[in-house]
Amino acid sequence: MARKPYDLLFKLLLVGNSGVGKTSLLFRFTEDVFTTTFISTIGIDFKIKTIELHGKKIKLQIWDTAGQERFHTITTSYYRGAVGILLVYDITNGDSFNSISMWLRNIDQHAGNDVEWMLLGNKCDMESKRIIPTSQGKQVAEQHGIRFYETSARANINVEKAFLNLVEDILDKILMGEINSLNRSFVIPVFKNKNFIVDCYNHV
Ligand SMILES: Nc1nc2c(ncn2[C@@H]2O[C@H](COP(=O)(O)OP(=O)(O)O)[C@@H](O)[C@H]2O)c(=O)[nH]1
Ligand SMILES: [Mg+2]
Repeated sequence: MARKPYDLLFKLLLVGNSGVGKTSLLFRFTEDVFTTTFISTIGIDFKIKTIELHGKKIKLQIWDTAGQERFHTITTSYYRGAVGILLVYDITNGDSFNSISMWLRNIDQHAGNDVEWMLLGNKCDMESKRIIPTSQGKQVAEQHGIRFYETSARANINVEKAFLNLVEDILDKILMGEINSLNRSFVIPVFKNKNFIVDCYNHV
């Protein structure tokens, strides 16, 4: 049988208020570009990037909202099968920070229990327009025991680091599952939650 060009497939999601820079972060990470023109109207579903980590080829399918966040109509189908979530606010926009709790309720309601998530305070290149101090982002992250980065899609700060650390945390969980599972089939039984990973092959 032909070898798949990857060992694992992870579905990741970007969530957060409209305008915080989700699409920009996605383009920065997957294509290393930043463009200010009408990026939010593109309306893509997801982008793919394959990375290599600890000797495993990991295909990332990263989903971006196509404006549904404006109407709070992000539902279970968007979250289905997701293993990682990047919850984004904009450090220059207080509303986007105040919406974190709303997004958390949304994640709680729709995502799997074991989903790995992190908090990103984007647009950290705009220090002069900052409204949310770093300490506030840190506090939320500490409350939930998750990672936190301030990022800039524009200046390319912490974008790759954030994505890669999220992937690394997910991979750590999976490798623990692998050790526990005496895995004979080529599917890694991740977290015993059948909705959790939809396509997770181990070709090692
Ligand atoms: N200064 C700055 N502007 C950004 C950054 N990321 C996104 N933007 C701008 O913020 C606006 C909204 O970005 P977009 O990616 O469409 O946000 P989305 O609605 O969350 O997908 C656009 O004008 C972007 O150019 C950033 O890191 N720094
Ligand atoms: Mg967008």
